[in-house]
Amino acid sequence: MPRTQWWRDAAIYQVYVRSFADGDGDGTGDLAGVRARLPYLAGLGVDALWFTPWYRSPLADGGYDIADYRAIDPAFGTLDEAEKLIAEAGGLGLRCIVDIVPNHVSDRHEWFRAALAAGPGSPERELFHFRPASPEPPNDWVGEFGGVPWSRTEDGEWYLHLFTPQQPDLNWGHPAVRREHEEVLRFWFDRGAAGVRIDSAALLAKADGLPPMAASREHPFHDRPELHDIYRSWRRVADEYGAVLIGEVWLPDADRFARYLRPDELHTAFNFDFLARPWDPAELWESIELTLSSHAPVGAPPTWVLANHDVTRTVTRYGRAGDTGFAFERKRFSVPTDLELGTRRARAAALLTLALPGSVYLYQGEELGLPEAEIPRELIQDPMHARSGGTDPGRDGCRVPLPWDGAPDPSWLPVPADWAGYSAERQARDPGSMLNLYRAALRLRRSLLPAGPLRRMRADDPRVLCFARTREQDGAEWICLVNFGPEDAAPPPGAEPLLASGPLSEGGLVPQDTAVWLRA
Ligand code: TEU
Repeated sequence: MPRTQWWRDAAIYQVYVRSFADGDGDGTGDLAGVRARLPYLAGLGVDALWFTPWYRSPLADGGYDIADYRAIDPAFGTLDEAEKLIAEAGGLGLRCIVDIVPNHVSDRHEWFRAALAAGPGSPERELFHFRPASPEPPNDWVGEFGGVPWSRTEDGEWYLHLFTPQQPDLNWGHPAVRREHEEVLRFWFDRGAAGVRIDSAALLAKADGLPPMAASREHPFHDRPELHDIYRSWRRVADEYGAVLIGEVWLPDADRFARYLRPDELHTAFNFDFLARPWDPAELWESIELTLSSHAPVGAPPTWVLANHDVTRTVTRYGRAGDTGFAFERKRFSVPTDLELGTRRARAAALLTLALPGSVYLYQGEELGLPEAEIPRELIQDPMHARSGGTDPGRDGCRVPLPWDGAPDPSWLPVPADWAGYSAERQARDPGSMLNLYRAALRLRRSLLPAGPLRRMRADDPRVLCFARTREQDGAEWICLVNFGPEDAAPPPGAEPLLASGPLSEGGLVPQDTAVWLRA
């Protein structure tokens, strides 16, 4: 594989293993299913695959509760299969990224079981945040899924869990915790992983003494200064292997976010600001500018994410008013949605994000234009639903197994009956499908890269987002124009259309909610 800094402009496909492809027909996606579909992924035109946690896990939080970081869950396959998968993917030019969850382990992890067995005051408990028995929780913190992030053990002690009670937080002040994770990184790099996605990367470090929120000038567990030293030592490990560190860093402040992106820390991190913006040219441009200006000084490539396994599917999000994608207060049951509108916008958004400088993350099923599914309450599995007291539908609606062909098979989450129409097999035969749009765009993008920074065009026209980039190889101009306004927009004179997200009007005019790539 040629370029060493491949991640700077890669298209990375997120495989949610449990719902990608079911190789053994038991209703749960698995590694055999992924291996069988590797030609599909290579044909799609992506550069790398990121696998959500595939480790041994009770699946209390879809695998983000890991019982053994060095074993594959039997529901998904074996370690041997994972190694084969990584090698086969490599043979097709696809790099593999594994998901590392350092903030917490499963309550079935041997460390936590040992801590429970050893009892209060034991060294085993020092790997976690245990506090002595008391009538009230040890502090006033609110968990990431809402509610009190403390639970009691049978002996009355409390332990901290920022997510569910099945996900006890590790004590990152303890040297054994740091040592263990560096060994886990090596374990996967030794097996061919090209990088890691670091889960909840800004949460690991907790303020000394776990002070109450009210007493803390700085947030006691978000974006702590201690984190930077942890990632510097991870970077040393990654550099030995030429591997990439990708942070899941949720921070509203763009400059604080950029502090993690340094030559001696993370290579790159997800940009959630863009995802949270509504379909509006001023909002999206503001986010693009903010992203570019915060990344430029640190020399890190921007990233573009339209969806992942935690947020509303793009066609649904863009087809409703006021849905910023994120769970809790913003996710609701039965919101009126215009899927046709949402699909048109999602197609335009695909061309927009794939034309921006940096890397792009594509969540499985987005290339099929899948909408958010409404899961009947009694079948919802996401713990976020229960922790919201049942008011939030949780994240299962974007985690439904992919429809590959014909009628959906029975699976761990119900596949809506009308999803046969979205199947990959059917879309492969339809030249106008979302799948063929993504294939064409990814292929074309590859041929246009590497390209220079973007130059905005038509900045005075509030209805359009338009910018150009120069292909390095021959100086050819690559223009992207997205029209948000009700009237058709004229492309720059003399420019020749390369690919459009929908039908163009007579004379090559660009209709509303349509994007076009042109060559000047
Ligand atoms: O998500 C992290 C996450 O959701 C929080 O860090 C975030 O602060 C919050 O959602 C803001 O709304 C990751 C995984 O992507 C998710 O699937 C897991 O449930 C979670 O970590 C726990 O491991």
